[in-house]
Amino acid sequence: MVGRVGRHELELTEAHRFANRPVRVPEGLRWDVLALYAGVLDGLRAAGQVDSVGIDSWAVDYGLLDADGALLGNPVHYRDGRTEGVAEKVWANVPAAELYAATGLQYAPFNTLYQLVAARSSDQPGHAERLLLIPDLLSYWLTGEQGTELTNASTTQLVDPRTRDWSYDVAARLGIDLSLFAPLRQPGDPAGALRPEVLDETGLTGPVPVTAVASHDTASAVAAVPASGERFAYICTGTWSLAGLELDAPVLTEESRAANFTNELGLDGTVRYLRNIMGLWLLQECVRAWGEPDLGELLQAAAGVPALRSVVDAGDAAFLAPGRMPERIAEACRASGQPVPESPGEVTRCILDSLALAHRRAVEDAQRLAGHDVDVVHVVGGGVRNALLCQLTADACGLPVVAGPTEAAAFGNVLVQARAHGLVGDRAEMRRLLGRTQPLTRYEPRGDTAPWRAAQARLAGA
Ligand code: LFR
Repeated sequence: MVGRVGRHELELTEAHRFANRPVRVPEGLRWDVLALYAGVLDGLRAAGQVDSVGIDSWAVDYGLLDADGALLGNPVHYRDGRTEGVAEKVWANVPAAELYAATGLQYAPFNTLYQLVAARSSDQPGHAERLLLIPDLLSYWLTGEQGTELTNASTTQLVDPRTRDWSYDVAARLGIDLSLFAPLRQPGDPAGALRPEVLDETGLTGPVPVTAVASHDTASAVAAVPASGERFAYICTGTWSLAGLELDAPVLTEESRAANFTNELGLDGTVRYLRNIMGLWLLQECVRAWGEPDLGELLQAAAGVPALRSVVDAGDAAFLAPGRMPERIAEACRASGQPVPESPGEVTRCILDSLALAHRRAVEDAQRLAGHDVDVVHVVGGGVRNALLCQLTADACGLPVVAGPTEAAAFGNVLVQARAHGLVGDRAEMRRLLGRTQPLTRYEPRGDTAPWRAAQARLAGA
């Protein structure tokens, strides 16, 4: 994505798009990270001359390097099954409650911490000297310089959200060597410049600086929520729905842990207090199983299905792994004594109702647990294009939804670079610029929330 930023101007153009296709090999599910890097180089070539480059990606995953800086093996996909049963081993050393108090991270089997413990007894090479999170790895290949960007580091479960530094105690107790990680850097810090070989390959003229952005895609997306004031919740929708609040300080209470809220770090020392919800992954996997039917037709069919006939718990980690998604959803409905959705339209409606319900729960729980009330819910990311999901989310939350921009992560990425180069002011100004320049759609809640409360009670009782 190429961004153009001025005092009254903010524009993104897509230069190049490439698929990110995980590969299942006998050892498990892996990322094809060389193909991703090749895609980045193609993107730079297509972009033409730029003043700055920044990288963000999904969180928690990493590549390992040997003493010469060479990549050891293919990065393991966070949906790989290797972390099954690992959490219990970790909690035997550091009880779950202590781990939460120290790191503020919700339990997710794929947090880097569990992956590192799982890796000890797997095929991952033992002679690694360095660990780089995915955006830091791509940045290293572009520049030759290594660092660990903080917002993404906060998803490893090895960072203390109060000190915004490593959690030395947790690492020591679990035998994790923190010297594997390159030094921390903040969004906005310089991260080197494109290597001469990269300039050659892409046809760009140097120097082209690389800037550390909020390299966790969700942190970049939250930075680009076009909110005014502080009384807002956000839902970053895409493969995941990340729903929550922007706070000044973490919430580390036992209730917060029980509700599985995470305290990831955001731009400018903020805390992203949110819950991971399975998101449009549920639909993407069904669409794949159905042989890629037309999405517009599917959503139209779903709009015609009666509301809230059956719902599943869209926060359930049982939906994490790929495969057989329509069947797994049907099984969950059957097991909870609800009508089993059959046609693709019915399954799609069940997914969208379930997502809207999970959005409602997250927005409601976050407000209560953080003592921070909101008047509006901002939806950003891929789900912005899904008008039915936005409307259902407004209905379920009983709050207006403001939807847009779709490419929030790319906007957040570009704006942090622009700010590092002196083109925009603080976070509030970044958000004002987005609000003034980007098309946003407002959805008012329809009816009252009683049916949603009833559906929630049904799920809780199941
Ligand atoms: C979204 C995201 C989520 C993270 C998940 C796994 O793309 O980054 O925030 O929990 O992917 O990394």
